[in-house]
Amino acid sequence: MLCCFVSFRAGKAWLVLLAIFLITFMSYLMRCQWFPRLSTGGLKPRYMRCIENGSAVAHQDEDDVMFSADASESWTSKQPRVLEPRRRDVMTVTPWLAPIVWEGTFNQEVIDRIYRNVNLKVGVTVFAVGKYIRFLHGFLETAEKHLLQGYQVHYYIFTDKPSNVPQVELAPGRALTVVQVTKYARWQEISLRRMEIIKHTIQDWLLQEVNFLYCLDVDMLFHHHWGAEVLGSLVAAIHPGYYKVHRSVFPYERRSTSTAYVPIDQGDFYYAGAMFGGYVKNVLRLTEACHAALLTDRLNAIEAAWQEESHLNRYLLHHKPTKVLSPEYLWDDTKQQPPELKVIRFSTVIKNNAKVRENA
Ligand code: UD2
Repeated sequence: MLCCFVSFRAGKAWLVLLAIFLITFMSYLMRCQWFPRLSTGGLKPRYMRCIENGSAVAHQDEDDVMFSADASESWTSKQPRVLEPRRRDVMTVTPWLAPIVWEGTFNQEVIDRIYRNVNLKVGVTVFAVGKYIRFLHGFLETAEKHLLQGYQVHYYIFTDKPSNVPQVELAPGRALTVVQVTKYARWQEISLRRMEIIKHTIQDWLLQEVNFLYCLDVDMLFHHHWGAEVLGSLVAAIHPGYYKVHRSVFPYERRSTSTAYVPIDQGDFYYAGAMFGGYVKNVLRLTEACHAALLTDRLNAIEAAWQEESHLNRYLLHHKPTKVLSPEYLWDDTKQQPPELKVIRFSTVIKNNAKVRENA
């Protein structure tokens, strides 16, 4: 009888051990993303290829990412002098006290000592649909030289031509995933759909994969350091074409029938649609709101003046960015470099719209 009881107990113990092993193994597979990725919302972004260079990162809460400089180090930085502002020629803080990032306003070493202590993973979304695939090589090659050097960066490339994605050597800690998307007939539609696709991608994978997410245009090149000083809760860039003009001439959507409407006497800065980012949760909120607004406009048969850029601007009017990037971080190569721009970090490629746009 006792023998039977012991063997029953031993059998039960084995079952428990087996269950623990299976649960651990399954959760390991999930963390390594060995299961097929599923999408919601009927977009079906298809996982195509993932080049990993370095290990995955555990997801961190937003608060963990805050200023956690290592106090045990003997390193000291130059003392910031309260009565000696680093820049006097430009605005360096918004009326709601968010920093505006310019060369000379930050110490890169201090910033890296804060952020390198935390095991951060930054996602970067890039759309290269139709003829825009030609810009991807230059984008990636220059990003590998200047974009968040020394940090874990995961590029998410959305394209209709996965096999044309160029092979670019990635530094350790960097990864690239290609996602197949539909090509729409109008370039405006391709641009408009980005909010919806980014929203679904965040919901499906990115909340688990990255801490920060930056959404960038592809017809751009990096020329200079674009580093961890861009990291923030909700980040937008001032459009290079409108930082010297009165807000009444900002190209906001001015028809009150659109959800992107901004009255003539409102507005802070005109933000570029080519860059927005921040904590992945905040980018999700932004893309959810802009996607909902875009759907409402579609139902009312109205398309905002600058598509998703108009909706982004309307959103940021009511959800102020916590960090604003100066035009150094998003410049336009058709313009002369003005004296206040000490450096051009990321800039548009001069392109022939008639050649690259589907319906120009
Ligand atoms: C402005 C904005 C852009 C967007 C657009 C309005 C800046 C500097 N640029 O740029 O962000 O708001 O106005 O919709 O603020 N794309 C493709 N294939 C296409 C067309 C577009 O992949 O056929 C993607 C690609 O990533 C491109 C982006 O959409 O970089 C924006 O399109 P664009 O660069 O043609 O728009 P552009 O230059 O007028």
